[in-house]
Formats: sequence, C-alpha cells, structure tokens
Amino acid sequence: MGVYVIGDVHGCVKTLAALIDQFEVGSNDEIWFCGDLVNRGPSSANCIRFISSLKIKTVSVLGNHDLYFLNICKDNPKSIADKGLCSILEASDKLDLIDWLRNRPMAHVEKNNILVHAGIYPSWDTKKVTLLSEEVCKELKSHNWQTFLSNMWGNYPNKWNDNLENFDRKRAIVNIFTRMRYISRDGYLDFLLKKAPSKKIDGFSPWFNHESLKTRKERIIFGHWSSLGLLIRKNIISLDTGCVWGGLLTAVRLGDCKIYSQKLID
Ligand SMILES: [Mn+2]
Repeated sequence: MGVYVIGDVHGCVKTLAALIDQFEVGSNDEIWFCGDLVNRGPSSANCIRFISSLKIKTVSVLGNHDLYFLNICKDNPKSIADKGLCSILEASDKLDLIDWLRNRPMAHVEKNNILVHAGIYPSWDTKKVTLLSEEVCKELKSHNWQTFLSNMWGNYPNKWNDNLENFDRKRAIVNIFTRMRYISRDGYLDFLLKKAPSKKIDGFSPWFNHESLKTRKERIIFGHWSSLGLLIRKNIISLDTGCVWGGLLTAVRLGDCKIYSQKLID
C-alpha cells in the first residue's frame, strides 16, 4: 500500500489529474491532500468533484482558502470575483460540494504521520492535535456552521493558551492549523509574515524549528507556504510548490519519500 500526499491544488484540476496519472495507483493506495483545494485556480468545483469521486481512499485536511470559500458561500452570494469559486456557486450540485468540503478534518493523524494545512503549535502533542481538530470539525459539521465561520476571522489571539474559551479558542485553533508560518520563541504567531525562511526575520522562526515542538518524533506533512516550497526532512515535509502561481504541483510517496511533480496545465 502506498500513501501519496499532494500539496495545495487551488482548483488546478487538470494538473492534479496529470500528477495522479504518474502514480499508477492501485486499489489499496491512498491519496492525501494538504488542503486549499479551492480558490485562485481555474476550477474549484471540478477539483472537489474529481477528488470526491476517486475510487481509492482519500484524506483531505482543510486549508485557509477552503474555509474562506465556505465563509463566503454561507451568505449565498450570486457571484464572486474568483471565477474558480464561482464554478461552485453556480453549480447545480453546489450544496453537495459545500457539504463535502465542510466535512473534511483540520488534521489527520495516522501511525506516526500528521497531516495539516499549515502547522502544529509547539506545545500540542499528537493526542491534542486530534482533540483540537475534532473540536473545530464538530462546529463545521453542525447546523450552526455558518455562524461559527463568521466568528473565525482575525489574527487574534495570536498565542495559544489552554485557558482560551469560546470563539477566541476556536479561532486560535483554526489559525494555527490553517495559517501559521512564523512563531516567536515565546509562542507568539505572526500571520502577516509570508517570506521564505532563508530571509532572517528578527525574533521569529518557522514553527517547525521551534525548540519546544512536542510532535518532533512524528512526521508532519503540510502545505500552505509556497515561498518555503518543497522541504523534506526526516520528520518535516512541506509540499506547497506554488502550482497555481505557475509553479509545480508536488506529491510525496510516504513510504520511500519519492517525489512526483507536475507543471501547471491551464
Ligand atoms: Mn493556505
């Protein structure tokens, strides 16, 4: 059995299909996605239809663009600027596509692998990752998911604390799982810094380099950070190689860390 993990697809469904063709997947293989399936690219609707109709097991965690889309569509707009997202709003199966998306997890833990869109807070262990993912997913799956999402925007609280409550607590969880890049030594997050870590930033470092990272023994696979690009360490795999910006869509096979890549197909 092989597990293939794919970086941020952003509606680039033709590129995705061509990448998957390279794997020659069998019925026991699995395909995992780092999230941000929709927005920016040519066809968000077809991207969800394609993934949800694959005949093998798939896992997709939610990214910030997936949540952005869900938040927009809760108001039932007739159209929006992003043509790819409009493809969902105008679809006859719109409700199925929305329901499929909002039923995805924030994090997926299996054996020693943790799949998230952006990152994991240093003080969280694997058990906590699972619990916090479930805490947010419960809200997204509920009848009140629209009200919940309305309260998830903003950059604060910008430091995790176990005593956070209500929407502040959930917003911190959502931001950490789907938007985090840089963290200070004392645990403050800066959501506006997006540069590649090669450029030194005073006081902040990539979350996965934090000295207190509790999930260091697990292998964490994530996307979201296109300026970081492909990074393969023993326990850290970063997969967003900016396909939608004209870069590559990248996948890794977890067993042997074999890398697959596909140039953007418009
Ligand atoms: Mn993202």
